[in-house]
Amino acid sequence: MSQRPIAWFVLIFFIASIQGDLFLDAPTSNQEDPPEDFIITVDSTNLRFSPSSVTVTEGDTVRFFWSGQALPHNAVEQNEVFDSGEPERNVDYSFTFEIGMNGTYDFVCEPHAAFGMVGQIIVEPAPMPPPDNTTNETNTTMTDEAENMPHLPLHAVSGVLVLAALVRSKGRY
Ligand SMILES: [Cu+2]
Repeated sequence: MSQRPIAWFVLIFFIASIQGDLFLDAPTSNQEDPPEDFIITVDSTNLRFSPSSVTVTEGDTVRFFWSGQALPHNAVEQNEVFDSGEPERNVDYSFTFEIGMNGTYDFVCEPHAAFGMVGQIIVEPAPMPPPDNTTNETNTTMTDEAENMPHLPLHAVSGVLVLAALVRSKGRY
């Protein structure tokens, strides 16, 4: 009879830890479009970005990368959303468009903007998982859950031990 509450705590903790992992797994299994890197460099004319226009998705990173250029360049967004700094012959500057940053971003190379050294980044919203996919995702999550089973008992057991100790000590008084 006195063992019953402990059995209940074991059950509750086990379910709670499984659900906790379900919530943690959900965002990763929804990512059908993993973050990508897009490199923008300077073309052989030395006065153009290459490519001068890219379309990316929220979560992606644009990397401004050039080295050993004859002229120093930079990349400055017109509203200073990003800014690679002073014009340099060697630049390696990355900017990540976070979720919610969808839109169009125009940037220039400050010393050469008048020569047409300008560019544009179009950031598209991160794709939403289709609503009719819910059952499939649950299945995927359950499969992930099975793979994660070996490390589940570790935190479940530690919580249960603490509670079991509490219940036992309370039972004595
Ligand atoms: Cu330039």
